Amino acid sequence: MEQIVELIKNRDPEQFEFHQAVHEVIETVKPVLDRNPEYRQQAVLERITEPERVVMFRVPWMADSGQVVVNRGFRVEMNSAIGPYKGGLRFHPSVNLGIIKFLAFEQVFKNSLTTLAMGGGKGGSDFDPKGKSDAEVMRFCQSFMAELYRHIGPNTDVPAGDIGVGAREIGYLFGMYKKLKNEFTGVLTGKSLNWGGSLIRPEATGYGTVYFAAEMLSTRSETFEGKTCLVSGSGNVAQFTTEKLIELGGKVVTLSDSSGYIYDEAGIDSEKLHYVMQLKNIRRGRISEYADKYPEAVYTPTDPQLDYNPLWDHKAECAMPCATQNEINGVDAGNLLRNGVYVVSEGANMPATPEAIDQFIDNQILYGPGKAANAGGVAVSGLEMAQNSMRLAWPREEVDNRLKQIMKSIHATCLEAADGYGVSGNYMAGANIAGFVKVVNAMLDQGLV
Ligand code: NDP
Ligand code: 2IT
Repeated sequence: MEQIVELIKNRDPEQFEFHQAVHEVIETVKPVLDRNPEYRQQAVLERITEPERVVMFRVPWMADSGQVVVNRGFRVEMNSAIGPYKGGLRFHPSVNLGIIKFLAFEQVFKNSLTTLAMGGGKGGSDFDPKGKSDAEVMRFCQSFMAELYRHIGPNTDVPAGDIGVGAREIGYLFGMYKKLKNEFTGVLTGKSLNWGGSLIRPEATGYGTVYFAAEMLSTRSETFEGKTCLVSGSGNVAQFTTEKLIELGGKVVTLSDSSGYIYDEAGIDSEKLHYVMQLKNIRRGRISEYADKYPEAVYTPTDPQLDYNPLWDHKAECAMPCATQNEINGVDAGNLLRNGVYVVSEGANMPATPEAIDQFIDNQILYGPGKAANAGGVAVSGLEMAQNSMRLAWPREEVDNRLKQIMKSIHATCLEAADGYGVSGNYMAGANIAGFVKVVNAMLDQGLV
């Protein structure tokens, strides 16, 4: 097993995030391979860590100034054993092949856990939507889709949003796909409501992360009532995580963006959250403005010299990282535990480093890994695909109830798989094992392809 990780590192030495994601899964599925010798003979680890297809392409577009800019586009089609490739698109300057491969790899197991028929993929670009005009974002999306359209389709590969890709970008991308293919199909999810989107899709990742955490709490006969929660990020996932926590009686005291974070000891109530949604989704402003509007809150700018994030150094019971990968390191995990945090539910993908995860597991806190805890987003994307196929739209309660059921089922599946392999209560091992077994068995059923 170590050899496989070494092989992957030697083959693509610069793909650190991919190595990290693979290492975590391989470590936890070792007992599965020990019980199933045919998996080794069938080289399932080598097969599952190599994408079925990688597309990289030039994305040229024109800035408002008339300047031509060239970005790089990616789509990693990782695994289609249980359904069409499915996963988001990320537009962020940090995007590279290693990051998209780690996200696509995680997506395979996450989608497997949802109970829906979706394979795993991910894509994106190093394009930075921050500070760009709507017209520039539109031209970029059109150029991106002018290449991507030939690789995707409602039964082949169905992209959605992720960091930097929300309803506005999905609209521009869909418009270009429709024009090029002359087809109105459910080729993207996260669409607006009046042209094929699903109710609850915008809320789904954040709500799901809280539903998953509520399930974990219920194993100790507890609820969110009166609990203090640290939330990072202030985008789609952070906003709806906060909304659901408030509804369930929790008190959210932090939010952040890449420039800094706010600490509001009194708690972010519905009115303040409404302000954040306007600030972020309509004005596209910075979280620092929250402290101008609500002077009782303290704003702390990001200090790149620090080896920890002060957001994770406040008294609380729960932490929901909802910004980006590796945002909780070993020092942060130590701070969280010292401050009384015993529930961590990951809205973001791989937000905790291996050193942080080790501390969560060693201390036996309720740690919900991203591929289980944030699967609600892609699960409702799956429900959007189902509604598109039937050409009808379910009411809000129906989608929300299905989301709740799916999160409950993922929680139970993680616990069962962990129990079955002698690591009771370890949701990370349970998620990896359950996700892995289902995909691997489907691959073996379908022969060597
Ligand atoms: P958004 O673009 O809506 O929001 C991202 C937030 O995270 C922003 O506040 C952003 O700040 C912050 N952020 C991004 N990159 C960094 C960074 N390098 N350092 C510090 N802060 C950063 O994205 P989402 O809310 O959709 O995604 C958040 C996380 O959730 C990601 O990890 C994503 O992969 C994951 N996720 C998303 C799903 C979805 O359905 N959208 C589903 C499952 C997981 P700034 O504005 O300054 O960049
Ligand atoms: O990481 C994720 O699961 C997403 N960004 C959502 C993917 C999707 O297809 O809805």
